[in-house]
Amino acid sequence: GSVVYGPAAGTHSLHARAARVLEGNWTGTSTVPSHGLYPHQWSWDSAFIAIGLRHLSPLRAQTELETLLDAQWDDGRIPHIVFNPSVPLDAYFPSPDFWRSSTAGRAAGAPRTVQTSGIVQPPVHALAAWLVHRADPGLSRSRGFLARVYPRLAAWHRYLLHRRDLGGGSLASVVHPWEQGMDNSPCWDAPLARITPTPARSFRRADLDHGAAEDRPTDLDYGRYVRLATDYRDRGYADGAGSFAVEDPSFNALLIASEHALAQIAEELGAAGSARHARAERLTAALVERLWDPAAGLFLCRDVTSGELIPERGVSGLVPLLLPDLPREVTAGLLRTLGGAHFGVGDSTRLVPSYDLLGEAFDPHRYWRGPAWFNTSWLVERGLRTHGERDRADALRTAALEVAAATDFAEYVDPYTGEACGATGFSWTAALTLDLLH
Ligand code: 9YW
Repeated sequence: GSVVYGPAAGTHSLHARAARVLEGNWTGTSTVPSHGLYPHQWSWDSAFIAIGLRHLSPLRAQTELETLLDAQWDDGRIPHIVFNPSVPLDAYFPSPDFWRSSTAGRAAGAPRTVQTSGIVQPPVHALAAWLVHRADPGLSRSRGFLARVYPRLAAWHRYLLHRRDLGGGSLASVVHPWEQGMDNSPCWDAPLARITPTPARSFRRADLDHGAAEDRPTDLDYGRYVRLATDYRDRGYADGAGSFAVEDPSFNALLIASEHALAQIAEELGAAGSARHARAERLTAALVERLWDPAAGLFLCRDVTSGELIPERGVSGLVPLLLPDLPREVTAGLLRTLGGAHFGVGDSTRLVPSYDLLGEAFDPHRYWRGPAWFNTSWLVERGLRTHGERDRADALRTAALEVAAATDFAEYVDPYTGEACGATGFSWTAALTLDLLH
């Protein structure tokens, strides 16, 4: 095909195309992940989107994060969806009348004016806020951006580190697969198997109006997602008593990276950051202690209910490569695993697959059971750079730009061929393309 990236004129056109996607998905105060499939604001999407938007408009990038933080609950949680009231209820399931945040979430301090979900998503926000600030420190200071977001981000981390330490080992647990962001990853199969599904006929899956059924989670998966979310809602979104709790390596690695970013934000605001850096280092040690599997050469999920590690290799187990202060043997193990037969990066695959190529559940097209996603590939690219693996990072970057260009910014792709799956014109794909171009 034609050259669509690199130093020549092609760079300009890919940049312009990515900017156009983000322009089209902008609502005036935030960005939808994709108009048809996901017509509201999603939490970790907005963090990745802000990281890209900062290259187009630092003001819009700040606004993206501020809009999300305006929907924060009093207990500190940042909801995974902030609903747009002008979108019809049946455009996305589960809708506001399912979550009932302003009534069921009252005890946890859900906002009264805006409707949200009651679960969370990975804490990429402090990292995003810091990167957005650095794109235009003058504008950020004149708007008091960091001073306004810092206490909210601190409350968010407090919520995760205190209310969500369900395993008692200092790490945060997720209480629903949607919280970790990789909905139907095979890592969830064992803990989900204990959940009695809600009958599929009792809800209507709006996602199937937009995505091919064979690329999406199954009805049985959805039945279990709905049961878990219903039970959590009916407990008033109180943490601690649920039947699903998992310590996930990617969720916790992003929390640690964000804690380092929060330390830098504190320092920029004239406060001390050392206690936060020290906490991030303690959390890194806890992550290694509780989730590193030396034989597998990557991090695994821990099922807090059974106390066991889950023997499935997901991309989530590679994301901690992002962290600067890992033990040397852990970094070396991750680098080997990334290029080895289970993930094939730099060898058989174009981008980082979401799941083990050799795993029994591997499916190159079904959502988080094999396809490659741009946010996780971006995180791994950053990890490679952090550890001085410049050539491997450059190769992954080039592949990501080529695949984004060839698929019109697909939501996810076949990891071998780069063929598009899911939606196109997907916001975080466009945003992270912009970031990789800079
Ligand atoms: C869904 C919006 C979200 C992402 C998640 C992804 C998907 C929602 O879309 O979940 O309906 O399946 O799994 O990570 O934030 O892009």
